[in-house]
This record gives sequence, C-alpha cells and structure tokens, in this order.
Amino acid sequence: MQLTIPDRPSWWPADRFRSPLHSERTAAVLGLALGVTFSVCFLTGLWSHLVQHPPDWFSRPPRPAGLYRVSQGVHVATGLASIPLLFAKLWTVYPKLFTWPPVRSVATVLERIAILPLIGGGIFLLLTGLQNINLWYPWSFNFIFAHWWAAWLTIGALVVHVGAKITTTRRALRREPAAVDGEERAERADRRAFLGGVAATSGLVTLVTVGQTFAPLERLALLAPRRPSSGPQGFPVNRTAAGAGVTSSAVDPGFRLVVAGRDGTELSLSIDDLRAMSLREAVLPIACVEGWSVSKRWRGVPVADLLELAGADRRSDVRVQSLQRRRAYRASDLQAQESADPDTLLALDVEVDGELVPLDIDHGYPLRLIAPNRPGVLQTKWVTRLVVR
Ligand SMILES: Nc1nc2c(c(=O)[nH]1)N[C@H]1C(S)=C(S)[C@@H](COP(=O)(O)O)O[C@H]1N2
Ligand SMILES: [Mo]
Repeated sequence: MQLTIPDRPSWWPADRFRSPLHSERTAAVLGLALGVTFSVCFLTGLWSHLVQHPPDWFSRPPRPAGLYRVSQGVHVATGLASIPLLFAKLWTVYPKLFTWPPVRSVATVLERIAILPLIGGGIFLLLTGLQNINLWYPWSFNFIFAHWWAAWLTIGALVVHVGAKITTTRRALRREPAAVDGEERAERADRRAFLGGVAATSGLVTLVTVGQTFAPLERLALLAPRRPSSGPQGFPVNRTAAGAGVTSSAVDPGFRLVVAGRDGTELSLSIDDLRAMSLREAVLPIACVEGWSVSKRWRGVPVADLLELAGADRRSDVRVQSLQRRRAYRASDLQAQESADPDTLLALDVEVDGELVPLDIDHGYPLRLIAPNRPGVLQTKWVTRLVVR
C-alpha cells in the first residue's frame, strides 16, 4: 500500500523559523558543550553519591584530603553552567517540532520519544539542583532519591540521543568551506555571535558562583548562595545550634564525650579531660554538598587516640553521634581507614584571625568531627558519643 503524505496545511507554522540560528551547526555545537558538562556533572554526582552512601565494597579514601571539595565544586559548577546551554539548545531546536510531515518513520518517532526523558530529566536535575544549593525545598519528595534516579534516566536518554545524532553532529561540525556570498557570511557571523553570547552567559554564571568554593574568586560570587567567609567565626553554617535544638545541651557544664566499646565498656571524658590529651592540628576543608567550601586550621583530639584509650583498635568502624535528637545528619559513620587517619579529629578549636579559639556553638561547640575528604554532611557537629562497631 502506498502511503501518501498530505500537503502541509497553510496554518502549519514551519515557515516562521527562517533564522540561521536554528541551524544544525548551532545545535551541534551546543549539543557537544552540553554533552561535556552533563557527563562531568554525572560522574562527579556518582562520586558524591558513592561517598555519601557507600556500598559494602567501597572504602572512602581519606586522601587526597581535598578531593571531595574539588569534585563537588565541579559538580555544582558544571550544573550551573549547563542551565544557559540547555535553554539555548532548546530554543535552537524547537522548530523541529514543526517539521512536515510530523511523522516520517518509526525510527524518528522513537527518537523523539527518547528526547522526552532527556529534556524532562535534564530540566528536573538542573532545577532541583539549583533549589538544593539555595536550601529551598518546595517539593515533598526526597531530593537525594529523586536527583539520583533522574540522573540515571537522563544519562540513559543522553546515550540514546548521542547514538541517534552522532552522524548529523559530525557532519554539522565539519569545517565549512569559505563563504561564497555576503548572505552566507552574515549568517555565519550571526551564528558566531549567538554561540559567543551563550558561552559568555554560561561563563558568567560560573564566574559569579564558583567563588563559593574557589577562594580567589570569592569577591565575584555575587550569585552564590553562600560566601565562604560569612558566618560566625568567618565561615558559613548550614544547621545552626538553634535549628538542631542543642542550644542548652551544648553549653551544659556536665557535657561528656562517651566512647562506647564493642564489649559494652564506656569511657566518659569531660572537655577538660580532652584538652589534657595531646592535641593535634590539621588544615582541612568543610566541603558542603551544595558546592561551597572553606579550608580551616582545626585543633582537636585524634579519633584514633580516643579509640586506643577506650581499648579499641585504632582502625575501627565508628558511629559518631551528636547531641542533636532529630532530623538527618545527627550521626555519621567513620570507616576504619578514616578513623585511623591521624587527621581525623574531634575538633575543639578552629583558627580565627590567626589564632586557635574554641568553636562557635553554630560550628559544633564543644566538639565536632572534622576529617579528610568527607562531604560536609558527614562532618558531624556537637559530637557526644563515639560507638565502636
Ligand atoms: N549534628 C549535625 N552536624 C552537622 C550538620 C547537621 O545538620 N547536624 N550539618 C552538616 C553539614 S550539611 C555541613 S555542610 C557542615 C557545616 O559545618 P559548619 O556549619 O561548621 O560550616 O556541618 C555538618 N554537620
Ligand atoms: Mo552540607
């Protein structure tokens, strides 16, 4: 049976998109840029998830101490840079929705269907990520769960999309022959200006936010939700003592740190006991999953020394518990190799203006965990109990 394609009806809007900016070449350049930013964002996101929710086979490496700081900074920066790229790409290709005939073959229909999770997933990831770094949770679903599964869906759709488009993209990116006439030259100049504008916007978004983790650019971080040097003692706070409900328990003179051994023994220490131990200093970053980070000099008691004092192995899995009673992040786990690292500290002091002073209550007074290469969420504040497991 011969299928006849009807003529394009007069109301069909295809003719309106004459701008050369909607060309295959513009789409290909933007697609390539997005392919890079999405891939880097995906890989750093995988790393972040692995580190925060380690499966049995994974040991979190305590070194290099600043690795998470870099990988999460890159994750958030590439996500933010993708936003203008994605909008530009969608604008460039939307006239394709109006090509005639709308249905050409099963393959083109399938390819279009695969674009739905790509666009939907991409927008969802960028939007929820943006809301997360601004600590704005207007939704009722779990951010981590939704962001994680949307990432897999999107990257799967991206692989399909790249497979479907690779030939077109290659062709579109081939070096162009010299322009023959003035009209062609003008079109190319327009396209370059458009792509230049998109690149500049994307670069600008990065420039005014990356200062939240890259100290030399802090003064330019106009759009960053956090400035690394604002907050009590000159650095940010996510959960305050009031927010955690520890304003009175943290300053209780009867405060004790308890180290609970596997055999049921409990070692109980006062702040004075801890200060009488040999204290150690370390320069370590707080690297929040939201992309801001600061590096500080800390002073405190190595966790391994406390384990030894309690009669446990210096290399032990340990649960670190806070005075905080409710909500997430009131406890975190140290894997054996992390407990054994000499720089894994229960910090009493932090450097402010060149001097080591007791922690502010919002930074975890009297005692906080600070350890190399851990996401901020795992640097538990107001620590009161170590449980050897
Ligand atoms: N008990 C407790 N510790 C906590 C949190 C928390 O909510 N409760 N938040 C964590 C998060 S998300 C980060 S980024 C760091 C921030 O430490 P800071 O407030 O001293 O900068 O603390 C971590 N420690
Ligand atoms: Mo955080």
